[in-house]
Amino acid sequence: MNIGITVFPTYGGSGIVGSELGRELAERGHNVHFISYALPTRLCRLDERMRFHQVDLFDYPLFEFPPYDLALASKIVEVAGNEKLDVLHMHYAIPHATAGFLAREMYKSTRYLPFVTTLHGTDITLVGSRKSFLPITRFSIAQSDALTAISRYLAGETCRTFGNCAVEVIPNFINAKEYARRENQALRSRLTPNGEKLLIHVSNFRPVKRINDCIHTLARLRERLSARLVMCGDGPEREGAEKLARDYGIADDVIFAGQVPNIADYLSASDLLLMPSDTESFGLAALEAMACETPVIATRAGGLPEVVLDGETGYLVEVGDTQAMAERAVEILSDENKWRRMGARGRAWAVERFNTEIVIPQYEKLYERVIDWAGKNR
Ligand code: GMT
Repeated sequence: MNIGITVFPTYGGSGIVGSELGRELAERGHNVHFISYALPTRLCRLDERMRFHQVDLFDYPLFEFPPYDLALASKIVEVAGNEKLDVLHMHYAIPHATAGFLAREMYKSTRYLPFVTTLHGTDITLVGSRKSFLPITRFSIAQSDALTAISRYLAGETCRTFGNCAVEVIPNFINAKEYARRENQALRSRLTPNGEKLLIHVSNFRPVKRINDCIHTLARLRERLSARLVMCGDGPEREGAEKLARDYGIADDVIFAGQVPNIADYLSASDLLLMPSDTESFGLAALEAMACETPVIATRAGGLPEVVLDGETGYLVEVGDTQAMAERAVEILSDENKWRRMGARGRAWAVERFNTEIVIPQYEKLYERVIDWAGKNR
């Protein structure tokens, strides 16, 4: 198939999922065309079957806000013609589903180009449900030839907020070969020079991630055992978390690593992942950690209970309960057998439920279905 994929290229998990999906599809012999304003960060190298088409943005003084969605729709139409696209896959409803709809309508006189929209989270729970975006989000997702959500929780929220219950759940996925525990003694020694236990957090440090809770948890945990914390990623909450660590007097034991390219190495070098989010429609970093045999302590929020099995692959606690987070961390980190058991169960669960071998064919089937339907009915 010739597949067009649009993602937000620089920020967030939806871009990662869309990019990794494209790579997996290309490996399975499809031609994948990424259409966006920048090359998605995870795609520093493009394979033979992957192409990138940059949306041209025209910065005209009249436009205080350049209309990206219109430029995107125009680019999609151009790529659809040149590359004979069979299907479009838009990640994140706003404004991508709208651009998919516009492109399909513009191109209709030539050919019907079906588009699939995958909902990722705040496109439904935060942005799309705001008064200013709700009508256009409701319209655009209803126009999609197929609609998927990455968790049952998000499908439920879509049904509740938009009255659109025709949402298929296709979960996020993991390439179990790339995400596997690989001992990297040099990295581990650098992060824990005195043999401490190591906690890890991975995110884009937005308020919803509650990264201060990682610092509170570490401070409480250190009353019981010697531990450090590595914070991977960057974002608006970083400064506040750095200050909090200084206030606790533990700044030397909190490492702000920034964006790291080899995240599987960091996860493998760590003993426990903390995900204290306010809400999370899936929690990709939790899945990546489990695939690397690293147990997870997360909040009982959004779709996280579908990813982290409470008491098996880690623990779930209430949002903001850093005391419980610290207690669970002590429980896991002071019992080597439990730590190993949870790590192994996490890996097995990640592979049996979320492996690319299981999830990617679900997208391939979906594309075939909408292409087939478009061929017969339009
Ligand atoms: O919805 C967002 O916050 C943005 C989105 C993104 O692009 O980072 O994150 C969501 O999509 C990820 C990939 O599918 C999920 O793993 C995240 O759980 C989800 N974030 C939230 O729901 C807060």
